[in-house]
Amino acid sequence: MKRREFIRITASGLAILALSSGLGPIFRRSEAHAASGDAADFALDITEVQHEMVDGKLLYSWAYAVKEGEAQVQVPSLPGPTLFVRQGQKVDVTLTNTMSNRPSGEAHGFAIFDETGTIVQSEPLGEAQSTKFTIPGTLAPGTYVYEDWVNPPVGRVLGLHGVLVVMPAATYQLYPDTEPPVEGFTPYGLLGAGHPVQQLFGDLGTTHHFPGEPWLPSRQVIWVFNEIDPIFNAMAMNHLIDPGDFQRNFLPQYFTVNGRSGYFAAMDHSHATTHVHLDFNQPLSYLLSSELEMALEAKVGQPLLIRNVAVGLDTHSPHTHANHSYILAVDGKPQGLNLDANGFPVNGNPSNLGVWWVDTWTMLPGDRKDVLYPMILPPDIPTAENLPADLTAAELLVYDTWAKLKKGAWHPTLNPEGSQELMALEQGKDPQILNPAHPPGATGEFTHLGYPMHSHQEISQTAAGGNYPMGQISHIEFTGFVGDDHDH
Ligand SMILES: [Cu+2]
Repeated sequence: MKRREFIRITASGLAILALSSGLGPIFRRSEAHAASGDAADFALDITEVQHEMVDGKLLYSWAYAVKEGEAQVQVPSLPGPTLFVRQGQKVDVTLTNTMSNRPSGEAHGFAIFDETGTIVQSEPLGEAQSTKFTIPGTLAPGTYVYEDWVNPPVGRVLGLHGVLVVMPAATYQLYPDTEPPVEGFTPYGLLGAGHPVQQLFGDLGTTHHFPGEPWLPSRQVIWVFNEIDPIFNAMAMNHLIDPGDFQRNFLPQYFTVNGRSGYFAAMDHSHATTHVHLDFNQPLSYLLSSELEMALEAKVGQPLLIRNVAVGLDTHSPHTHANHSYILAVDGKPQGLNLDANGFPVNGNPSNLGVWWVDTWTMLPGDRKDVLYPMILPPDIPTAENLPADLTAAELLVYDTWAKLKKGAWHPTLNPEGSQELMALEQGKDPQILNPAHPPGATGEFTHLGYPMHSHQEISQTAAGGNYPMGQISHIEFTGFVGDDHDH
């Protein structure tokens, strides 16, 4: 059999050619793609790729690919390109199944579902077939999943999935935005006074417990949770997979966030700031998988939005260390506060319980949850004012929580002062180094505080002999305080 040439999606998400064929490379990590001109037209291909796992194995997978540039170069992305659409904007999509030599009866497509049913669904496409459809402009602001609806859930789990974000209609500043479009702006626009999500966003940067800045639309990440059973990937290369067999016998060995695991999911190329560098005034922009930042990196006082979706067959419990998070929206619906006369949520529905403050949140298959990571000073970090002024070296060990963290259990940070230093932090002041070699009161440099996000679903951390650095994990880093003049 002739060996087919597939574009490879590397462990870090970049698309490169698997076998050299003289074609131009793809592969960048730049950002800021808008659909051509002002039109919200989009051409999406269904392709075969080799998806590189964290251990270097290459797995046959499927991926949506966006067509870019004059030459309409096919750029696969796994997850598919994250589409940012302006509220009210319809999007015309041309979808083509570019696979060839597929088993008879195999077809693929594109659909967006929500809790009430089907928002859009393409025709099923056999190889080399093409179709057009329109994503309606009636979607409420929020987070949606698009997926292969034919022969579910096989196509979706094997790579044919992506996220559609509807951004509220507003006039946005360009990155780096310094102000929200309007005061109290939320990812859902302005909700009514008294709405719990509205109240939370109104409090950001204006209250004692949320010092710093309001939420800026560029400060958001997408976390797509998925699992991979390589046996089915191998099978999919030449066989039509029975969905019943798939669901009964699926035994995941890899667990991914945005198609990556471990180190590759943790690293962030932004070096200091989590953001999407897109112009939300455009009708449609998109990010490729290689451009999806996962790490939460910001200063204390720069709250971050996390859009979570689960496209696989497993349940996950992302746990953010350092801060708890606020559940903002479940399955696209902002959390309302609707209690009955007894103080219970109407219909027993947790979506009526207002904004929840949680340590971990559960992602069932198909779930969509938006959460806010407030980026407040982690409560286990001492501030200068609550440390005794006359600490001895021995007493200092009592306060060594931060020292332990900084020793590198998770992510060693480079510090010229060594690994055992303890710092006291106080809003508006330079951090102070407090350790035996540096008497309390000496002024130090703020070095980054590193924490993990990992899933509390244990096999996602330990499968295939892996451990945390191989599993479903990402990185959280506090790079300073709002108002310090460090450009970290
Ligand atoms: Cu944890």
